[in-house]
Amino acid sequence: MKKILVTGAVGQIGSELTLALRQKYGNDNVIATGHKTKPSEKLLNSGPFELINCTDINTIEAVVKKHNIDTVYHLAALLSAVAEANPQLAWDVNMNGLYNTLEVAREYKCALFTPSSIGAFGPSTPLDNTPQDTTQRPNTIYGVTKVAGELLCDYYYKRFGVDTRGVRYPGIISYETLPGGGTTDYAVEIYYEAIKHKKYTCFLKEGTYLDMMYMPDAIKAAIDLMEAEPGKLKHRNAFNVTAMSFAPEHIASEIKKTIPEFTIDYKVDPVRQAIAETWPNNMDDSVARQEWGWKPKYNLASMTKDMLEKLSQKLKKD
Ligand code: AKB
Repeated sequence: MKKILVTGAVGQIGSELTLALRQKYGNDNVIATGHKTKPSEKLLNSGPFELINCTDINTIEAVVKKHNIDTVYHLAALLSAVAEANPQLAWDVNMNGLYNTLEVAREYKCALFTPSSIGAFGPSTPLDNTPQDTTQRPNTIYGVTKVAGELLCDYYYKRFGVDTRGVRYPGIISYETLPGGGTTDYAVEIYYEAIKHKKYTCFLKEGTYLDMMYMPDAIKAAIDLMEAEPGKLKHRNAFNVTAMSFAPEHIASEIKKTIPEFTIDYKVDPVRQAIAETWPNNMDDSVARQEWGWKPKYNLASMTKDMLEKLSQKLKKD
C-alpha cells in the first residue's frame, strides 16, 4: 500500500483530495499536512495530520522520514490574485516550496504530483483551443512560478528519475473549502451569493471565458494521472485538463434555472480582469485523454445542479 503525504491539505483542493485518497488507500496511509490554516474536523478525525512549512525543507523531510512516505501530492501554493499582491512571498512559497519538496522526493525516492494551472499560459499563447505544447510566456508572478515549476519537475524526472506528474488545472469549483485568492474564484462565490442573497456582483466582465472544472473531476484527474501506466506518458508536466468553458453570464443563466429571481451585475476588479484576459478561453485537453484516459464527468448544468443542492445543505447546517 502507498504511503502518501499531501501538502496544502487544508486548502480548497487539498481538503477534498486528502479525504478521497484516504478512502482509496486507507486513512492511516495518507498524511495531511498544513502550515497555518486550521484543519477541519473531518480532516483531523479521519487520519494523521502534521504541521509542515514547505519553505523549510527540514519540516518536509522529517514527516517523509517519520511516515516512510513514497508518494507526495504537493498542493501548497499561493493562487494568482494573492500572488500578484505579494510576488516575493509567491516566489518563496510556489518555487522554493516546490524545489524543497522535489529535493526530498529525490532523496527519499518518492513519486510527486503537483498541479500547474491555466495560469502557465500568457498573452502570446493561442487562447482558443489552447494546445498542449505551445507558447508559455505568462506575465504574472503566479504564471512565472507555474511555468518554472513545470520545467523543474520535468528536469527532476529526466535528470534524477523522480516520477513527477502534473496537470494544468482550470478554475476549480467546490462547496467544502473556499479557494484562497484566485482569479477564477467568482465561479465559486456566485453559488454562495445566489443561495444566500439571490444576487451576485461579479469581479470579472461579462464575456470573460475561462476553463473550469467541478471538484470531483479535479480529484479524479490527480489520482488517475498518478495511477497511469508510466510507459503511456509521453508528457509529464503538465497536462491540459478541462471540463467546461464559460463566461460569468452563462453560470448566472444556469443558476437562474433553479433560482429564477437570481440576478448578476458587474464591478470589475482591474487586476483580476487583466489576469483573466491572458488565460485561455478554452484548452485542448486531447493529449491527456489519449495518454491516460482523462474524461470529466460534470458539465455546467450537472455541476450547477449538484453545487446548489450540496451547498444549500451545507449552509443550512453552518
Ligand atoms: C487561480 O485563479 O489563481 C486558480 C488557477 C486557475 O490556477 N484557480
